[in-house]
Amino acid sequence: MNIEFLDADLEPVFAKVRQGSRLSKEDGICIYNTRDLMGLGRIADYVRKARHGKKAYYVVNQHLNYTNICKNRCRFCAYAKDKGEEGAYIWSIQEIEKRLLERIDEPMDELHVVGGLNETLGFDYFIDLLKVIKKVRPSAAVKAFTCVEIDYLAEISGLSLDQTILALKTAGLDMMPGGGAEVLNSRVHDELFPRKIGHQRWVEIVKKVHEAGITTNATMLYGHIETLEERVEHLMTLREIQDETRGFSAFIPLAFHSRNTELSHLPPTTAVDDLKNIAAARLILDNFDHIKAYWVMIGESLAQVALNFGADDLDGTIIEERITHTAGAKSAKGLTRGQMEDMIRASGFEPVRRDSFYNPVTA
Ligand code: V47
Ligand code: SF4
Repeated sequence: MNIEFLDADLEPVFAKVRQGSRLSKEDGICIYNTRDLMGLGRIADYVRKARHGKKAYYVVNQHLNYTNICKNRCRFCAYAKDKGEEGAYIWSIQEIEKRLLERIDEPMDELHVVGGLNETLGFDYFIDLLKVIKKVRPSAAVKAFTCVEIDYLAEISGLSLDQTILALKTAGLDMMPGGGAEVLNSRVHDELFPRKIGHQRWVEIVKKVHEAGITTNATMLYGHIETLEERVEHLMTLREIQDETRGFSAFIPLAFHSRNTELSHLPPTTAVDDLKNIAAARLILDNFDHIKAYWVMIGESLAQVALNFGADDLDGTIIEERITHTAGAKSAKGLTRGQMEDMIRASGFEPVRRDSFYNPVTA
């Protein structure tokens, strides 16, 4: 296959991709700097088609954000509140059961569960949370807790990291979402989320989780103070971990939304940058099977375009998204299965309803 590039710097990148050679840090910077968005998209699409053909995945899922009270108060987060602050909430186990039962007549393949670090909740709450989901939805996968929450749960349980992960797994934890890494870089950490676990600890925890046989996703929060070099380094760190553990399932670039945050002066990410992040992930993360265009963050229309720029997954139906909408997201709070399938078909792809482990679901 030949591509006519407007930016000659993309030619050696495409040559490497065609040979199956790994991209370097310089290649990554070149991808982010290119003016030839369409040329970049065609390289990413070449890799995407080779792996997934015309398939585009989605999952029937529901988000459950059990509390927004969080002691970390990251500067980019509009969702977190202090205890007693207006709008602060904690869902009891009964409340969670009620929310699950409200949808019981609908199919459900995955429950996506994350929340803040709330000092009033004990370790038993988290065990009961997993158990109640398994009780109400025994056939759905529970995708719960980021490495940040796992670190905190190990602290409050008084157990070792290994024991904590095992206790959660025994109670029903099937897989973990990718949040919490943000940008694996000390400068960005110290400036934007100093109370959250740092780079080394995140890597230590994710490796332990993979070792315990639990797969996770990975993310990168982009569009704030990070440099292009820091983005590429983040992706290369994830690639190294994946070489070692093979425990990552999908990568999801997360576009920063600044409304109601301490960084509200920052403009929204551009469509060009959103698509470059999808393509960069597809090309640099050569050992990741799945790249998600998370429609909640970049909007339904751009997510459709992203399927032509390396993405093979649109995430899910979600039902009620809170984290990004508190920070000003304009997308819907949830989509129906029909809407997801129509979006995929309208982009020229074949929808595949999948479970959390990318097995097709035919119910
Ligand atoms: O870790 C917080 C991010 C993440 C903002 O694994 C923000 O399948 C944008 O990780 N603007 C949570 N982003 C969401 C997440 C996720 C979402 C969908 C699927 C999966 C998956 C994972 O949201 C946080 C943080 O990086 N976030 N505040 C904000 N203002
Ligand atoms: Fe807490 Fe997560 Fe928000 Fe940081 S991003 S303040 S850890 S809820």
